Amino acid sequence: MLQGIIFRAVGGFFDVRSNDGAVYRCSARGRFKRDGMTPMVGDSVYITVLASDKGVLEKIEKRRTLLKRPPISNVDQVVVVCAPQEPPMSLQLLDRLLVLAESQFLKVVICVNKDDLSLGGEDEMMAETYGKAGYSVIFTSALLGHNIEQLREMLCGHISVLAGQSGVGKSSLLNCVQPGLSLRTGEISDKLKRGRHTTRHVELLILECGGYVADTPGFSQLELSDVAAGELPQFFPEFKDHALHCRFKSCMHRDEPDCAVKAAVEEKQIAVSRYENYLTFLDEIRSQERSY
Ligand SMILES: Nc1nc2c(ncn2[C@@H]2O[C@H](COP(=O)(O)OP(=O)(O)OP(=O)(O)O)[C@@H](O)[C@H]2O)c(=O)[nH]1
Ligand SMILES: [Mg+2]
Ligand SMILES: [Zn+2]
Repeated sequence: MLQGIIFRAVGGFFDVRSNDGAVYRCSARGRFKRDGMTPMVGDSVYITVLASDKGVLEKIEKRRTLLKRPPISNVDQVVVVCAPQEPPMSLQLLDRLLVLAESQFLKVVICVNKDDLSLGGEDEMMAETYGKAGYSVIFTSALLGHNIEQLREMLCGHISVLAGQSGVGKSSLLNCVQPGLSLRTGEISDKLKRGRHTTRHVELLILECGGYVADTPGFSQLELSDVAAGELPQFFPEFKDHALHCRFKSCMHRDEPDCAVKAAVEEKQIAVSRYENYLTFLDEIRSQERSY
């Protein structure tokens, strides 16, 4: 049997890339269905080869991680893409994405694209706010080709997902990282997205430098529906050390007295925008929890 990764699902078949780079279109055995296990993109699998480009899935290895949107297993890194302009920067949307990534225990890299549109000052603000939170922040321009090598290095050897608001340049960045990908960008993809029959194609793109990456369609809204209020503080990594000094162990850093997180916000050790977004998310999750 040959080992490989499912990088694409097409009409009931699974395209598997073996460790030596060959690609096999595979069918799944009925027993997967019986066992309630549906093969998915990202799965590490064993196949029996039937022909030079055909095979049968025999076994799925235990999944290390499992994303719901997009439905991909074994992702280990999320590159959260944003831009200073076009669309206007939304730190709240960015923080939502970071919470979702943290809740899946994924490594996170923040990529601020469209650096060419920066009016000055945003770079420092982003580097400071998110550097304090412990994230790596890179600044790129797909238009000018800035820092593409840095992004490529971060993608090599990982299974990554690019996530971020529509129009920030996710597909453009991947086209720069690997020109042969020819992903749709700009107006065309916008039009497709607004159409009623948009196909939600899930695929891991194969990187020549080793590794896989998924380009996801952008969004303009995002719900934190799977995050419990009690868990929220731990998804803000910069709260952790301070939280040890709160009076109450179960402090939610909102109305409690002697809260070291609130003190750290006042002393500017934690960015105000991060704390405010935390409070917004907390209220939102609590009101959702109440409505059940
Ligand atoms: N000025 C500037 N424009 C860029 C840059 N990167 C991408 N764009 C433009 O921004 C628009 C959107 O780029 P896409 O790559 O389609 O954005 P996306 O994030 O993939 O968008 P969705 O697929 O809708 O989620 C296109 O018109 C790009 O040409 C950049 O670095 N600078
Ligand atoms: Mg795109
Ligand atoms: Zn506290």
